[in-house]
Amino acid sequence: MSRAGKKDPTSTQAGTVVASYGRQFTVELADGALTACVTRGKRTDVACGDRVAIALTGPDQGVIESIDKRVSLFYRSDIQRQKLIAANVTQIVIVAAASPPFHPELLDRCLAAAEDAAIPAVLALNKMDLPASKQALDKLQLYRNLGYTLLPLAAKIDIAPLRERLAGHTSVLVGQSGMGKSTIINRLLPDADARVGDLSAALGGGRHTTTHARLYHLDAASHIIDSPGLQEFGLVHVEPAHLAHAFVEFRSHLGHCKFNDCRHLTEPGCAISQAVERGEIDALRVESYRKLVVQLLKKRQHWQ
Ligand SMILES: Nc1nc2c(ncn2[C@@H]2O[C@H](COP(=O)(O)OP(=O)(O)OP(=O)(O)O)[C@@H](O)[C@H]2O)c(=O)[nH]1
Ligand SMILES: [Mg+2]
Ligand SMILES: [Zn+2]
Repeated sequence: MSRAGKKDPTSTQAGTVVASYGRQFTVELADGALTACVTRGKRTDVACGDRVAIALTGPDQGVIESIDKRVSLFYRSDIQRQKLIAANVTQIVIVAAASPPFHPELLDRCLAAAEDAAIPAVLALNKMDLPASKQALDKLQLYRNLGYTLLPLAAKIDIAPLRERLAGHTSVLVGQSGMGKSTIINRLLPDADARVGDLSAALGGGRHTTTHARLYHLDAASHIIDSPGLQEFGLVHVEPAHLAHAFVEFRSHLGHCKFNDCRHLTEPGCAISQAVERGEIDALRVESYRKLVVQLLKKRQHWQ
């Protein structure tokens, strides 16, 4: 091991992970210098937004020695592995659009993950300049009724409605591919063209898809992370008993089912099913929840 690679707290520097490429990371040091970093061994539990201590191994190269305690961690998980999305965020902005069509189930999963991680979430319906957006806005009214902020937006035309929501926060933009997350970044940052260009890869058909998470500074107190488009969002890390709490409108009904260990699937005397019948809970939300529970239970069987 080289001298520079030795673990010596006096030789480490504090920084923030501003880009995550899976096994490689860009860490920004206090003076703004960007350092290309790797982790020790096979460690991959570093996320964009993490505050870390690095040991320099060259002028602009380093090794991540430790991760500071996180304020929050937003991640998803499937049967095989977990995927960290962003660390230390204080707000999640879920970006949807009428075209390409968004999937309400994915939206429910993002919201449930946000609730489970105790991070406030805001919904932005982008591309309001498209005629199809009116119908999409009606569809999303449900979430307003649940208490979430729903922000109609046309990032291409006016970013101001979103900008004011970001002040003082570290936010992460999440959502399906093509919803306009990187466009939002471009509009928020005067010199973003170059910076967004470098994190987008032109694919066949000229589509630009973000391939890794990247943190940008809006001002000294406000930061925003762009993330790659989501195709799926597993929540197998959530305890089955906690999952129902992540659906906010279920909460007041929990504890009233006939069986204490009710999973709210097809059990008799289920307070959630009864609330759906009375029209107090939207059937689509329960469907999203049930699909997640079934996946969770499968995962648990897989473990045993
Ligand atoms: N009409 C309209 N199109 C928009 C708006 N915002 C973004 N778009 C378009 O939507 C397409 C996708 O935008 P991106 O910003 O690349 O989407 P993304 O969410 O970052 O996609 P991924 O990186 O794949 O996750 C681009 O062609 C944008 O020009 C908007 O407000 N109105
Ligand atoms: Mg993008
Ligand atoms: Zn029940």
